[in-house]
Amino acid sequence: MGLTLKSTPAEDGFRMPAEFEPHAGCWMAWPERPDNWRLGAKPAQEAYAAVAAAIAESEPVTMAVSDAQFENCRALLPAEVRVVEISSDDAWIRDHGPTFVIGAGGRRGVDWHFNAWGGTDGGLYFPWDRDERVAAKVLEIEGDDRYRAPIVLEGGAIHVDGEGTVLTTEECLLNPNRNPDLSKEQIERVLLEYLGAEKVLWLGAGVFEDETDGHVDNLACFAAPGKVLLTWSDDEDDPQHAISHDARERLEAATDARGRSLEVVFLPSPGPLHISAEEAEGVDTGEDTQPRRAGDRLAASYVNFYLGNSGIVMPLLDPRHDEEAAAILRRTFPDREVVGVPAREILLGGGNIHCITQQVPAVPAPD
Ligand code: KQY
Repeated sequence: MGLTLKSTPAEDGFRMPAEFEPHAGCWMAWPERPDNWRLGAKPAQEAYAAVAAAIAESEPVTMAVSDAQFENCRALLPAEVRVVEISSDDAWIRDHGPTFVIGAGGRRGVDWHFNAWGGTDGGLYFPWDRDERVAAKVLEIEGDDRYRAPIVLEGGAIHVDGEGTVLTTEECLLNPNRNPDLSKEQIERVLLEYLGAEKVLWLGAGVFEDETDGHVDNLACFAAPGKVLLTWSDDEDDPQHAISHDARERLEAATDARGRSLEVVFLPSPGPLHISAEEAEGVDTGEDTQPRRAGDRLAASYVNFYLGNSGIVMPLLDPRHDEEAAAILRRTFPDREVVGVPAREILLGGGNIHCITQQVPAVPAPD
């Protein structure tokens, strides 16, 4: 049984490893919510199954699923994907799952508070109480001890380089709908304590129209210590242009926790992509969810990929840009195979492949 610890990861010598460090596996959660996923989530389930199959080529995958969907999920997934029953409200395990940390004593997990992406008076999507309990259940199954962190945070709001640097956005973490009573300095202190890190690099806004309030995992990520991939737009009429330029300026002016300057690699933005009338009509209407309207811009980005042990699983979003993005990822990660998965159905739900996955780092060998 996993224990709940009263100390912090930093106090115990634990740190969040970078996604490019070795994994023991990957967790996902199965989509079924018809007021977020069109057509009763059937197209999204196909996309999730394809993502799970692609990651399973790299490392073991576990899919969390409700009792109601267990048999359907099992039938759609390859046999090597482990399927376990865990209740949830939706299928974004990057955000409601644990953030794993490692240290000399093995592996543990951080269980952040979750308020459905900004619930000052009801969350962006209601309900979210089952999502709030997912991290503890995953840690129980993994047999990993748990730290209960004192702030609201989704895993998609942070990236780390594993060498002391945290990357995040002001738009999300300083948003009054997350931790209204905490200052920037107080939030930084909690991040450093619970991620075992030394320096926070703040970007400004996230991807244009991202309903998460600008999760960094849709905007930028570490490809290696000292190297950041950034979603990019050359089109000066596109609001993404100014957002990406601001992020570039901040990154190029920064040094990381080890004092290195950062190399910034640009990934073209797909689209702009918009929701069609047919897609909007396929989502159930609810009072407690975000409306889907024909013509609304989608927060599409190739940065939202999964970095597995031997493969990069990237979203295919726009035939005009998919190959260029894949080529950049191949050059950036020459030792990994780049696998593309059609991901528009995941994008329609509000995120992409990184948002629906959570890596479990390998337990370090004893000293
Ligand atoms: O982390 C994400 N991008 C998921 C946000 C989805 C909100 C629910 N539609």
